[in-house]
Amino acid sequence: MLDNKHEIGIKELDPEVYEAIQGELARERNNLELIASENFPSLAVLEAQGSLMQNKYAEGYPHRRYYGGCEFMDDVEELAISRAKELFGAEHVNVQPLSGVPANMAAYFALANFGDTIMGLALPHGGHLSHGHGVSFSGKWFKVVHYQVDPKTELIDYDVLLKLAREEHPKIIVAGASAYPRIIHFDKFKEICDDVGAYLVTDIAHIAGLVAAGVHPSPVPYADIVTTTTHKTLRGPRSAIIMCKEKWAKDVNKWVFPGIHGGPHMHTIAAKAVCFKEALQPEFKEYQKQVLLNAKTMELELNRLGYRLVAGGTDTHLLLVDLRNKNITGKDAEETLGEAGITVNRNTIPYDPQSPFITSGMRIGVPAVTTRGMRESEMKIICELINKVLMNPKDKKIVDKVSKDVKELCRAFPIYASL
Ligand code: DSN
Repeated sequence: MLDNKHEIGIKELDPEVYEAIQGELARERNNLELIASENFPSLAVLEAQGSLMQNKYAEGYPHRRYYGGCEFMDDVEELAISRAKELFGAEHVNVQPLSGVPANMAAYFALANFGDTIMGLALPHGGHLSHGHGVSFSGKWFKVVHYQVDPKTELIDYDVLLKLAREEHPKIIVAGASAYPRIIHFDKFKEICDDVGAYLVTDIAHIAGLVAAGVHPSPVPYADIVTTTTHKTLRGPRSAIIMCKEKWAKDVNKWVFPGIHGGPHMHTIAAKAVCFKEALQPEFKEYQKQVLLNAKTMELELNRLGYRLVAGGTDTHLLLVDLRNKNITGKDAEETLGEAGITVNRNTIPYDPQSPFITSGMRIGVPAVTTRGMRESEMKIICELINKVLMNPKDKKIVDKVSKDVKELCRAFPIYASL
């Protein structure tokens, strides 16, 4: 018999977890979220993600499942696939990867074998752990050659990259980053791959929303395989997809399931379908244009306030600030700004003299505050608030005053008001 507690809400059933969720809701409402990889998806996305679509096992692919009762699973997965294809102009899309790292794992194994050489941007230069770092599967199972940014320009030097690729003969070159503020020229990566006979994998996790809106060049025409998470600039659920040329479709599908994953998370696939529908609307393009305007405004304002920006500024949703001339480490900046209700993350800068735990930099991203409706004038206010804290990190009065100003600004741009 059904336990009579089965159909009561979380507030009554589990007040401790309920409190934590309410705490996070209040944090998101009342703080300035400037973590470049975070965003606030719509209630429709959250609703799909929290739906009973999660109850169903649906191993396999639409109309070729290993379980009965999958008719509605087929519907949402087909919707997600066709919308993603339309959004990115991709030949084939697999919407089942659970997150970015397993998506990259499936992409590498579709194209290469254990021990083959892969080339990726080094983590301290803006790359990602799964682009060949030694602590990641990618560094343990492949021979890795990392490329770096130029010490002066802090940009990828495509001539140096070509030279390195000619020396190392990689099977795969990975183009993509977690903390690279400038445009990535996927066409140049493709030329280099063709020159040395390498496959091109692009990881557009950070910039997927910009790419979808056409405000950053797309890798889709050039890359053998494109991976992306869906929760950053794309503003969907916490998950990932893989796009590829038709010739890799079978290998990608086999590596996602049964190679790496078991049952797909169908609630998340439903939420991805909703996210892609939203991203196909004209408003989404306007949002991404505002993201770029907001980041550019921060670049100008932070420069005016005497901050040095890595690579001289930004063409994307994020900025990387070198804090060395402000005599504060990334760790201390993150902590003090946190006390004032401004959430950023410490980040290594290229050739950072500090350890990855301390760092000399902080990464700032504008996707979440832009979702709240903040525009150029609010970006200027935010830069002023950041500067007040960083110039007076030990002055509790100033930090408290900034904290009040942050709350006021957040109140003027409410988020999740109906929750
Ligand atoms: N951890 C993500 C970021 O913050 O960029 C990347 O996976």
